[in-house]
Amino acid sequence: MHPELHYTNEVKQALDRGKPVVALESTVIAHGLPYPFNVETALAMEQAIRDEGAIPATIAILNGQITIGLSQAQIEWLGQQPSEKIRKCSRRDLPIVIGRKENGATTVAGTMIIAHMAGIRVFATGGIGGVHRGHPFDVSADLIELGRTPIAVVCSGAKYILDLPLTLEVLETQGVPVIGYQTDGLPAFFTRDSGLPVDARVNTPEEAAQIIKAGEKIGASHGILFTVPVPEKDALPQDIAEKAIQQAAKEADKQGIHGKETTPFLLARITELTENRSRNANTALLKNNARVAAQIAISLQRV
Ligand code: PSU
Ligand code: MN
Repeated sequence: MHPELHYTNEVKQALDRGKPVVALESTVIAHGLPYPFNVETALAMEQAIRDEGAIPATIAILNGQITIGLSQAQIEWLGQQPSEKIRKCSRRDLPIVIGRKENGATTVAGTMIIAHMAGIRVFATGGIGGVHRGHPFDVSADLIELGRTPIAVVCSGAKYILDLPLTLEVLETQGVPVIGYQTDGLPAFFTRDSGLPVDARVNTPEEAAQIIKAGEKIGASHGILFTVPVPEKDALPQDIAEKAIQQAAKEADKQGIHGKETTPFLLARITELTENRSRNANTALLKNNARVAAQIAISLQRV
């Protein structure tokens, strides 16, 4: 039986009427970006989805309640909390925060689980977790979740802080198609192309929707990953991105940062090292992915 899900009226109505809904994660708000950029970006992503004609549903756990669709005040509140007060919720964390009636921000994995429970088919985010460089056993639960929860995830690939070839290997093992949206190469988050190939390319939301629909028709139990390059004007030059990433990863190792702390640490440090250029790329790609996800969700109602 499904646990109790709490919706805003807007999201509930949209789902009941079969309107296109796009799920959004909340770890990027609580742990991924600093205040006020986190709140600004979260609201801009919601706006981008509305502008296309779809309904955004930002997902979090509030006082132990699974909450699908946050109010502006709730997004503002989440964005202002010290990140250590909000549990970063991947699959393993959900029973803990729900059982203890705590507050949690959902990762890609956590958001996929809840979005799927709610019947949402498309989810937009920035980057997925992956296999960490030099730590081949630190495999993000995002990859495993993609292998077992059927939802379309629109992202800009995974960061260069990760081992991208190994990340693709795990996705293959998990049975997850990696689709390039208007690209033949896997995007690497801050930069447009990692040099690694995707499994297939689509050029339009309709083509993306056809693949999602086909997955649903054959009863696929796994997710589909759509990767959208960061907009050209906001992309970070490859050499600058690579240098900052190497440096940040070295510092993380030196300081013994590991587990769920790794991604937030690296993100913050890379922002410092690139004098905020990485943050600009990050917020630009998040908004763009929200827009593309909305277009795909709308096409999905028509195929
Ligand atoms: N990538 C980003 N920003 C983020 C994350 C990833 O650019 O905030 C978050 C996502 O919520 C993702 C999570 O699901 O980090 C992955 O963390 P881990 O490596 O601990 O699984
Ligand atoms: Mn990890």
